[in-house]
Amino acid sequence: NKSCHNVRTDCTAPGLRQAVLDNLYYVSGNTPVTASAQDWYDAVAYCVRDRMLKAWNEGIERITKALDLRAVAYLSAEFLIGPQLGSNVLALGIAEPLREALATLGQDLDAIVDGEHEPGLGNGGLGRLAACYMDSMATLGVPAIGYGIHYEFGMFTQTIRDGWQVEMADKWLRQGFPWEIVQHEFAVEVGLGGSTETFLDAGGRLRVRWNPEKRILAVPHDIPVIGYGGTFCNVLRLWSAEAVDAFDFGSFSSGDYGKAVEEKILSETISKVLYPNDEPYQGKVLRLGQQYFFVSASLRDMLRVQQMLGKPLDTFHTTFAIQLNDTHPAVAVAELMRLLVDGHGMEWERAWAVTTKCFSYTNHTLLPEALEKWPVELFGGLLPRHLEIIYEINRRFLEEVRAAYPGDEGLAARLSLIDEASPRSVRMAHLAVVGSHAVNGVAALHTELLKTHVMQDFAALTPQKFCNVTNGVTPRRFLALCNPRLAACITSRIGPAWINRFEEEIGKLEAFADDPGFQAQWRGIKRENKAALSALAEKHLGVALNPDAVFDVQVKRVHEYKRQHLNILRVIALYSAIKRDPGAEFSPLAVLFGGKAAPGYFMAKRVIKLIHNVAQVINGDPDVGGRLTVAYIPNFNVRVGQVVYPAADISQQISLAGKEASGTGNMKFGINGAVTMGTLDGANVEMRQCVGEENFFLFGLTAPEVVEVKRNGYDPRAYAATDPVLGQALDMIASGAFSAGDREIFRPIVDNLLYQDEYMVLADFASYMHCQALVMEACRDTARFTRMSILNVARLGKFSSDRSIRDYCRDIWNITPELG
Ligand code: DL6
Repeated sequence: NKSCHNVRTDCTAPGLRQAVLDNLYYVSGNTPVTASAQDWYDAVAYCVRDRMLKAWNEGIERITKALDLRAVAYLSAEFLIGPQLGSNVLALGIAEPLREALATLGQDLDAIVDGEHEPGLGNGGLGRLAACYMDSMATLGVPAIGYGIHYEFGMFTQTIRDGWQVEMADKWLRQGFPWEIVQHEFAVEVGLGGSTETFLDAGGRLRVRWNPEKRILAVPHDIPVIGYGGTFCNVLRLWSAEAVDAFDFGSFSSGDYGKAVEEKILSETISKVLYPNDEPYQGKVLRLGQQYFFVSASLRDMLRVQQMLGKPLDTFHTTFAIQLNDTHPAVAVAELMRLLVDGHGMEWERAWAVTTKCFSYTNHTLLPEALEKWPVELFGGLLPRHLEIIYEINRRFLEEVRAAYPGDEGLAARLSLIDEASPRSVRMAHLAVVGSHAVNGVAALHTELLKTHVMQDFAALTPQKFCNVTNGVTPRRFLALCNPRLAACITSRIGPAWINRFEEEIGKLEAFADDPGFQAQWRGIKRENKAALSALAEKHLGVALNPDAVFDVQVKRVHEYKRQHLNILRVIALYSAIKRDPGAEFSPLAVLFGGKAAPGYFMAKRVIKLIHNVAQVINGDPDVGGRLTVAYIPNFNVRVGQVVYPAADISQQISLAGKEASGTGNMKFGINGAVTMGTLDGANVEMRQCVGEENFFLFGLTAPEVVEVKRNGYDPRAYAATDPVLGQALDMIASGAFSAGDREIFRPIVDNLLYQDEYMVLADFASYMHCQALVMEACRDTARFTRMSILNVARLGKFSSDRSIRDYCRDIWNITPELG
């Protein structure tokens, strides 16, 4: 390994042993006798980090020295990076010597890896995607900086009390975070509020000056992101907010101690907490503040590099390809214009040309309510100069629209960056589209729906901007690291190249799909993985899961469009069938759920409660006798996912068609050999094409059928009235069968399904039950099911995030990866 270049970074077992002891002694002030579990973790983490620093420093030099290099600046309000130790050890290829070294010290590497607390700096798919992309960019040798927010409190910790979700603050930094290095010298001040004024500059030109009301210090915390192989390293730069003047001595001297630290408290709130992504944005001025805070600091950081390189500002786009991960960083378009025009005196037209060549925008949602809009008043109060700039961008843009489509004022109103409906608001997605040279969706169906529905007018106006990049996940973390048994088994047949050449290599596995010896090994591994998950469930939930049961899993954010309530209705129907005929054959089935609901999301939280209550009744019913088990795995996060994905037989991907942009859990399950039971939604569509329709359990309405049924007047009650299985399942909930006779507690769910059912749970129920029968039949034929499982892994090469990053490089960023 090239990174092991001197005595401090020796990668032999004795060298690693000494390094761990040195770190224990000199960094945490401990000996093996006094060290706590946390001290051992820190010592090992610093020892691993030392071995990343050569590649890290080379990476920073690469970006700050090479004149002709274009780097990606990935702007994202979320980076759900997951536990770091295991993945860094894997990338460096030092697991075995490190394990050996620790064993001589009486320590177990796996236990230390398992004990790591993960940074919860994301809500779910979007933030995890950003982390997968950082991994792939480092592995492929794409120079990149990820820019985001160093939240003090990440995603809340979910605990369950009496079946209800209870949120606890996640103080992820309580014990420190050994992977980051704080770079005080690159701190920048970010303004907020205030007003603008015009003035004449020395050349007699009219200019605008923004006089912010307050300033906050943005301090970068750098986390290395090392590629597989350990030679290429990028950086994730997360900004935390500090007060410019942390202590007001004037107030202190006059006895006002509270006021003396008021500034500090107010400033720090900016990076205090990660917002849940599925709550309304209205009125959340702090969130807009967060977005602007990290975007401004990041752009100024990039401009610093540009100036350090001595390159003129109008070549800024040749230095950075800036990717907007959803609209959260979209204010960057206005901020770059401000920095170039107001800050550097560039002409508007030239600044606009540079800006649009820099930016590209990824859309991640089809839900209208998730498209960010900020009331003009709120926006202007916080960012008065940016509002002026947005008005000017809009004025020029609408001039072009009107020139192209004279007289079509309806079109101009639909395309405008400003929504004129009360309250007038800034449409962030429109700002992102207008300010970018490329706009992409995250799965083929999603991009198609963007072009034909959500962004129809923009797609007609500038069709060349729109393209698709189907999401992917990193096979390092989500197979090599999380499923070591399966990884070793795959490597034993096709060699190790699949780890960083997944798309090209994994297909070779197909040759073994019918090999009885290989099949038996495959099943054995799945069983061991199920036993590991059972042990976890037993420890945390006191629920015994039978490792010989089929593990049927739905883990993801809890949201009505993802339809956890459809899943639980299926479970109730299966339960009823057992109750009707307890003697009938029923192959053991374990239905597992996991996921957090946004704290303010009433319906999602009630669905969690319903699942718990149903689980309690079914698991305790002697007629069932353990043949059907239901469990809710609390606090689903990256770490828990790494245990869950390898243990699943069936992956539930059951959103209403046309609602899930892509999904990435579907891919994580698939590459671990779970067979999908799903709708034609998001990336399921492409996954099914790849694995073959005979290896995918399809059900439900298609996206066009959804539109059609709604157009004809969807009446959910008609489905309940004509399908006795469905009717009975709903009646059981309504009658209190799962709530000790309480008919009120789940009424909101039942009423919502019967009288609204926005996500058409009842319309898809019969098809889902039919599919369930096919799944159970397939599972009884072990050779057939094992073949399906193997083929799911072998044929999902496309869903590596390496392929996605190559697509971005080729179609959007115009960058050639250095390593592959
Ligand atoms: O693209 C990553 C991920 C998709 O896989 C999911 O389908 C999609 O729901 C998610 N989108 C968001 C949007 N949040 N906001 N705004 O999280 O993105």
